[in-house]
Amino acid sequence: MARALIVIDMQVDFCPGGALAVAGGDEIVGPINALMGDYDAVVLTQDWHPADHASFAATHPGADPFSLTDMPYGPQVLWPTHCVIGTQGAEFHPGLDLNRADLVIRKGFRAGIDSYSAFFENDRQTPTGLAGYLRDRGLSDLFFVGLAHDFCVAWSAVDAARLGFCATVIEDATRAIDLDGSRDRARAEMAAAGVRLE
Ligand code: VGL
Ligand code: ZN
Repeated sequence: MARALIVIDMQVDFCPGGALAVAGGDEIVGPINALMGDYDAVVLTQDWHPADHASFAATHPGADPFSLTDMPYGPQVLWPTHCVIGTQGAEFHPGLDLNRADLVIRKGFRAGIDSYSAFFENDRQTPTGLAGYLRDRGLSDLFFVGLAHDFCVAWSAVDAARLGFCATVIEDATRAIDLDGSRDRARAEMAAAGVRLE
């Protein structure tokens, strides 16, 4: 089985000093670079939002960052403005080895819908195209690293397992936002979906 390393959202805004910083996010850049050579393919995802994105608290007058709202597709956390298209915060961490990436897949670029998963937008139906790419290349054994463990990494790994890929999360090469216990919930949901945690 050909193996792919899927590096989720290793971007400036998710690292310390960024708009939606994940504690210790920068600590995993070196370990991720070191893993890249061990795989048949490397895919990077890039959170990539228009400035008026519906997932931003600032788009909803009076709403606080990290509060919940109801979207047509279900509940949605309202985030600080982050990873706006074309801004410095949306760039990859400067230490990440971009040269080894076969594919960069951007997500969250439609103003009305968020996209945590690398495979589907948050309606869980609109595909990003990644599954087709991986299947066409015969990459069936997927290893997930990056940010954030409890949102984009977890949703991606769960979707991968549901799509019939073999999915593993290398937890040492992730860091979590951990909003109201979201890290433990994400671990339970991944285990229930058949994702291996290693
Ligand atoms: C992410 C919240 C909002 C992530 C992206 O990469 O986990 N989290 N956008
Ligand atoms: Zn986002």
